[in-house]
Amino acid sequence: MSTAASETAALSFDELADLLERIFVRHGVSPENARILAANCAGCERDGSHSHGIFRIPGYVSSLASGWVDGKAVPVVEDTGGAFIRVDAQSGFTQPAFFAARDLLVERTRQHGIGLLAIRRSHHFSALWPDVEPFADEGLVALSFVNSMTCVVPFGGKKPLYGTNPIAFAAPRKDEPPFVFDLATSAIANGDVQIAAREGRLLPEGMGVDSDGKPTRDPKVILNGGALLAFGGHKGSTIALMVEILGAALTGGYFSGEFDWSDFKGAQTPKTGQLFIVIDPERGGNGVFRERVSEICELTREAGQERLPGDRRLVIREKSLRDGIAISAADHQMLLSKLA
Ligand code: NDP
Ligand code: PYC
Repeated sequence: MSTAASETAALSFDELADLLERIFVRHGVSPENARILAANCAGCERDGSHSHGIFRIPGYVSSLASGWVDGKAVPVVEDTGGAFIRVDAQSGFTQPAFFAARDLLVERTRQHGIGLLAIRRSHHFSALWPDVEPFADEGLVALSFVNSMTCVVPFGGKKPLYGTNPIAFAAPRKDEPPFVFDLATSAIANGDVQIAAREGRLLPEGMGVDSDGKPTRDPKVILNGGALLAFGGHKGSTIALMVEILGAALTGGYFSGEFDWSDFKGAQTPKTGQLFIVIDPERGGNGVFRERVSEICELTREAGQERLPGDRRLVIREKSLRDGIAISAADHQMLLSKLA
């Protein structure tokens, strides 16, 4: 670790992951689950996914302390024998449930051309891109859907119902990192609303409403009785609904508005479900899938879109790997305080 004059710490990935692993274990997560969660969280911080990196540690810790999520859960994999695999996360975090079935999912995808993994009774509190990107590194196409906690009003509605319900997608490209996007179906992720509230910033127009359904740019009003809107009007709202269907109805998980955490003071991790669809593009038979993905990305740039999804993250990743992951003195202190 090196410390600059600004007192921002620069931690290597391993240093940060090790610190996070110790925090998770300190708060009741089993060593094997802690290793998975720590690598995930450190990866988010390394790539500049700040709303789902170390910013989430207090929420992980308070959720664990409340008894709402089981850090020691041992996921149960249900092999249907075909392309469809199920996992009961046993009210633990999603990522250990995912890793319990990941190798089988890849095996079945290679066997059948497509693999589905349905995870239920799971708590996903992170970004989704870490879940899908490695599939594309192995030459596969991956899609994932997860529903979260009620804070999004359906189009034209008054009452929040959907979660911020992200979708992530990854596809391999020729001689370059995979094309990856990862986006909330709300106009803005709840985590970014919390960060704006903490920093005293107003949000752009069109992201949220107050408790009377009136438009507001104030993140505190949105978080305290208000709600978010879906991105893109009725279209985004419909996609958010689809994520409820795929993330919950299909997996056997809870809808975003269905679970009751009111008896668990401090609980922040949504207990829902997650679906993965993984495809082997070799089955497309044209033999040039990677080239075609690169081609359409290049055509998109030539058409004038300078930044593609994933570009920002990869630049930050490169810098973090070169210079260390920048952690402010306040955040570093916050992390160390969680070891006490
Ligand atoms: P953003 O809107 O910041 O980014 C969404 C996607 O669009 C990213 O792939 C991003 O690439 C890309 N992107 C952003 N701006 C541009 C631009 N100007 N031009 C081209 N591409 C762009 O993310 P969200 O606020 O929608 O989501 C933030 C995170 O919150 C996600 O990681 C998501 O998984 C997470 N989340 C998790 C939930 C959960 O239940 N676990 C619930 C909701 C959200 P890049 O990454 O390179 O910036
Ligand atoms: O940022 O919307 C969000 C979110 C919900 C659950 C985890 N992150």
